[in-house]
Amino acid sequence: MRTQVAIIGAGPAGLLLGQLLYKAGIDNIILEQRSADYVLGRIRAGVLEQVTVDLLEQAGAATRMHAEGLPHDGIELLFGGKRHRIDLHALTGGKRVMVYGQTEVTRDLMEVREAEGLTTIYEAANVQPLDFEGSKPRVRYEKNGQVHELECDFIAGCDGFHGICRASAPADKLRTFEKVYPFGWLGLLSDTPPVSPELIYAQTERGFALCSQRSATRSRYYLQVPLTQKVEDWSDEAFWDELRLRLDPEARAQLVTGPSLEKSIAPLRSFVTEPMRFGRMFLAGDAAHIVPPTGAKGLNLAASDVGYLSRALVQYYKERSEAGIDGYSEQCLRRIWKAERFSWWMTSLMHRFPEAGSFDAKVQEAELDYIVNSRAGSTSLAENYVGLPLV
Ligand code: FAS
Ligand code: PHB
Repeated sequence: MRTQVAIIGAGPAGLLLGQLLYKAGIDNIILEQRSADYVLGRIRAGVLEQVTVDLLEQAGAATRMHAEGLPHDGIELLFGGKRHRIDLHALTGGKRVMVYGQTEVTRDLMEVREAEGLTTIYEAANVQPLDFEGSKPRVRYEKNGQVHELECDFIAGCDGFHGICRASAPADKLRTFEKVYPFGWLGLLSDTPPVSPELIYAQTERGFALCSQRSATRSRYYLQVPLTQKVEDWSDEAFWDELRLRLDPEARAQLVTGPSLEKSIAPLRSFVTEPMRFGRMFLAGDAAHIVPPTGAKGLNLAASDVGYLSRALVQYYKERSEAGIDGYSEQCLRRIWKAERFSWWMTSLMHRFPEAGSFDAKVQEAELDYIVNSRAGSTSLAENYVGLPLV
């Protein structure tokens, strides 16, 4: 079997890349280790930058997002028992974010791919990228007990943090940078109306909390929890009780609780791989980098990587130019490191660190006070939150 681009991983990065390449007339096949239902069962991100919205439009997968997504012009920071609105729209010359769950983005991309009759091989086992440092890369995999080989011109490693592609890169040609945070996020999804029209990021003495949403009837909440805790330690009632303790009186009064549809604990880490290209294999999305979700950047970075990669591959096939693929890694990393900084900064600002003392708490308080009372401070947060322009 042969294709021009073999994509490993059918998460948002792989599916979006597949669509962008297809729209440009570039043949591609996706190999995914799990089933489509399993991929759709993952509950993750919820906030899309304009860059991501634009790429989904380019991919022909934006109709339902525009019909059901929620454009948001602001967020609120809650600290000292009071909420302060950050007017994203006014501070960034009219930009906003789209609240629309990653699950729905993935579903939309799966549906358009299927409608176009494109090939996604689910439940592909033992996927292995091979000979990518030469001119004839290939991908070996097993399906229904048969070993197959997919010949290709390029391999796109869109297989996430635990994938095979980064692990297959030559160890002497790869550098990683990592920071692990001493807490996790306990997330809960419920069919209850959002506590407030916009997202609330809460910095409290009991720890961080985030009130997000998926629609007018579905909410997503997060609590900072110690890494020692397990999701089994948290009944729905315990979750709601703790969330109430981290909200202001108005939000507490507005909170509508209900049974959890999903509940899980995600560890927080910052991670970057350099470079993101190894011969004819390119890494994109979580395969190359991870951010703590505080800045709502993970899914959006995956999208911008794929935007750069699809442009580079189009340049190769249509203009026979290698400039794009040669510049891919450096172009991505410039954007990635700015998002890593912002995500680290938001996490450092909004969470209670176990080892922090009273001085650290006062500095956090002063920085929050500065941000909400300084146009420069609020603008810096706003322009990073809505997403820096693609360069
Ligand atoms: P993904 O991990 O989504 O997809 C990779 C795909 O590759 C998976 O389907 C996997 O099954 C497949 N794969 C792996 N190994 C393979 C192999 N060897 N062969 C074939 N296929 C293989 N981001 C936010 O912006 N906000 C959030 O709130 C947020 N919450 C998160 C919570 C959790 C628990 C996690 C893990 C991540 C969260 N993220 C969040 C980040 C997340 O949204 C990612 O940025 C996003 O899924 C990245 O998409 P992909 O790069 O496609 O990677
Ligand atoms: C979410 O809705 O899942 C979400 C929103 C904003 C974040 C993180 C997660 O910063």
